[in-house]
Amino acid sequence: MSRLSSATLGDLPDTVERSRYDRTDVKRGVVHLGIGAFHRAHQAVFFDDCLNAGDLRWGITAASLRSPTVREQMTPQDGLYTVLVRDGASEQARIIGAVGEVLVAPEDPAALIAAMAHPDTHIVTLTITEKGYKLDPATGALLADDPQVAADSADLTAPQTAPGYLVAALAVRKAAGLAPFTAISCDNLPHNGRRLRNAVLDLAARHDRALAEWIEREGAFPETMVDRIVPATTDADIAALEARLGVEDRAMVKTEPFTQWVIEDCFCGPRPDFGAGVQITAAVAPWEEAKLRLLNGAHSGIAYLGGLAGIDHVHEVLENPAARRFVEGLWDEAEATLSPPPELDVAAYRYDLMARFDNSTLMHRTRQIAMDGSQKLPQRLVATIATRLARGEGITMLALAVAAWMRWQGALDDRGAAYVVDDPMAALTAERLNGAVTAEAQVDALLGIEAIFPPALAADPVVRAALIGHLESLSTRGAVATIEAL
Ligand code: CS2
Repeated sequence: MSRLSSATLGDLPDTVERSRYDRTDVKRGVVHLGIGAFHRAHQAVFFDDCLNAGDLRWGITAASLRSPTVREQMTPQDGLYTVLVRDGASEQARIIGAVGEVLVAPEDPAALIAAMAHPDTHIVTLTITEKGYKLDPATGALLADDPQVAADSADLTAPQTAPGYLVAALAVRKAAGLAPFTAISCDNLPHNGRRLRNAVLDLAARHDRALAEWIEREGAFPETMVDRIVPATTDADIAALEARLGVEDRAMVKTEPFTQWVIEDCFCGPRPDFGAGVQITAAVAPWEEAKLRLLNGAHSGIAYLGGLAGIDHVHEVLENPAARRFVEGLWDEAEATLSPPPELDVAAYRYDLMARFDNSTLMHRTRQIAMDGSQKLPQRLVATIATRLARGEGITMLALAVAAWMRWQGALDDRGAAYVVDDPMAALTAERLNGAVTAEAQVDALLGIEAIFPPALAADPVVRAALIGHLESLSTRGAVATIEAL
């Protein structure tokens, strides 16, 4: 069976949407770090829209910071891939042509630095997951003791971290008399622009104070809110698409119809004239907070409770009315902490969110969302709890989501099945739980992790009592009986 590529593009069924521009005329104004499924289904589509609209400056050089997997999927396909939008019976396929090249950073660090320092490059976008920023999740400070940060603090010829690549490339641009690029974090971090900027300035100052000052003065790190549910692609997805297209596409991504990108109006160079789905605004924080606390907060709660119950997919968890009541209850608690932007109708947003979670054709795995909880909890659940505590408000549902995360760290689900806790702090949580038998001891062991729980919150008796009560119930009755008894 042949592969999707420039040569086979003409053989696709007419129903498949294709680029309307000549790919050979495209300049690569964007370098993307972290070419996972999310980038391919989100930012790359918006840049493809710009190219379709005739502005040919916005092609993408994409980089993987670790493995060659995506390069091996995309390069034989000339960088082409399908975005498959699924909802109910409807399924739309669109071929994206925006990615011109995929680099694998560790194989040739100089090539990636050169691409970022190229005069055509105006924007560097990042989807490197929360842990890729090398920041303390609770405080946002650079993890100076991390071995990769330490390596990048000493030498940047072969950077180990994304902030390291940004500093190395910005140094080359400064030396060449070029303007910096606009660096756009597209990860679900609170104040992601500010956090990325802090990481870059901190690391730059370790090398060259004048460089750090130049980046601070001339550079731009807009805040963003990114939203699109993009489950990991499975072999079955690839086989089903092949049956439909007549060619194999190993780089396909599947996603939902919904997509949104809110970007702070803070660019230091050319700004694409984005089309529908992108909002440029002065204040991103209210959007970001609403999204992190409602969508991502509920997602994490569903992932841990569902995962403990042995339920594989988000929509299956929500088949239980008790799970829907839990989500609505968590949203009631979270909504009261928000200062939503005037354009955001929170009631409608919640209604639409539930429908997005119910999308059964996506097959979004609870395990995928459960990953890296230590990096996600602070902005999704803990900050919301802190706001409510300060006002003397209840935290029942939020605390249940956190207690479910605590039980998840035990690596055994309610049926006694073992799984691997996929988290950069998994060794630490396992060590802390070692010998902690009672719910009290387990809660105390995990609440003591300052990178996740601010000490004042961890010391609050209301938090401790709520977590112990929920964890006790989760451990003795299981996740399903716990939510049914709420
Ligand atoms: C999810 C997000 O995996 C996760 O942690 O909560 O990836 C979520 O699907 C996106 O943020 C939706 O925009």
